[in-house]
Amino acid sequence: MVSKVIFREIDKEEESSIIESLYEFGYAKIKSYFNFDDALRIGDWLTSKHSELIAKNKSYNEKIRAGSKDKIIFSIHKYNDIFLDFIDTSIVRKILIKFLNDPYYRLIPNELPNFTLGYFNARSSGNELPLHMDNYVPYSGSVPLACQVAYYFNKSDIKNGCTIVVPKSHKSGTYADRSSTDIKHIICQPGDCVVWDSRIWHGTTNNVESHDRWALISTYKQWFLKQTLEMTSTISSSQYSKLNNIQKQLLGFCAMTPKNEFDSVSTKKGYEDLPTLIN
Ligand SMILES: O=C(O)CCC(=O)C(=O)O
Repeated sequence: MVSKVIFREIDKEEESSIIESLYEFGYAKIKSYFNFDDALRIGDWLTSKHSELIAKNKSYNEKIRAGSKDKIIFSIHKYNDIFLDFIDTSIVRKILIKFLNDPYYRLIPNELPNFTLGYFNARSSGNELPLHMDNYVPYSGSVPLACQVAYYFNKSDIKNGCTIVVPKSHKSGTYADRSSTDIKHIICQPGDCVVWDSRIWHGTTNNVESHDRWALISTYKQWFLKQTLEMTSTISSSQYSKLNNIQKQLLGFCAMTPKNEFDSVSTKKGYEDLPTLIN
């Protein structure tokens, strides 16, 4: 298996074009963001890990409410540290920061992220995923509540459950219209990455092939929103000791709900309030 994922640099020109595409169309594709062969290796590992999980627990899909054809592994970093590398990438630092950072946060310098990772999961498409949005509230304007970053480990095309979007629908101010025909199929190669404003209507095609279409789907949210999974409790103490402050903050360690009023009355913290150790 891969020991470290190296992401390529994003220069100023590419950064501006990704940001422009996100504002204008609601999504952007970053080609060859990490190594093609490493991506395939991670995809193979996911296929065998998923089989192992299903073999150990026949009702695994039922428990996580996944369709029978879907393959999904939540909190994938619990099974392999390599996925921690995907938490704090240059897409997060250079792109998402423009959309999700609270400029009045103050306790963390504005040039560093103050939003959090709501959750991430590895998913291989099964049945078609109908058009939906993940922003909870539809509205137009330039500031989403959430953005998603997808890292592809296999080729992803119409036949094996590629991501689909309705370009510009993030500006519609409405929930997804599932009958929309203005669909763009985002064809990707292993190592590509796609980022989208969570207001965009998106989903996947049906996977009619026997090959998996693994991608890591990371959902980042503004810091004051409840994380979908309690990410802080998914981290082991040995993982915690290896994380940098930015990874810890993205995992929600600066936005934990205080136990009581004597502990604190604020969910907004800086790095100096990070726990030094966790159990
Ligand atoms: O797997 C994909 O390509 C899209 C996943 C998705 O739409 C979601 O997790 O909300």
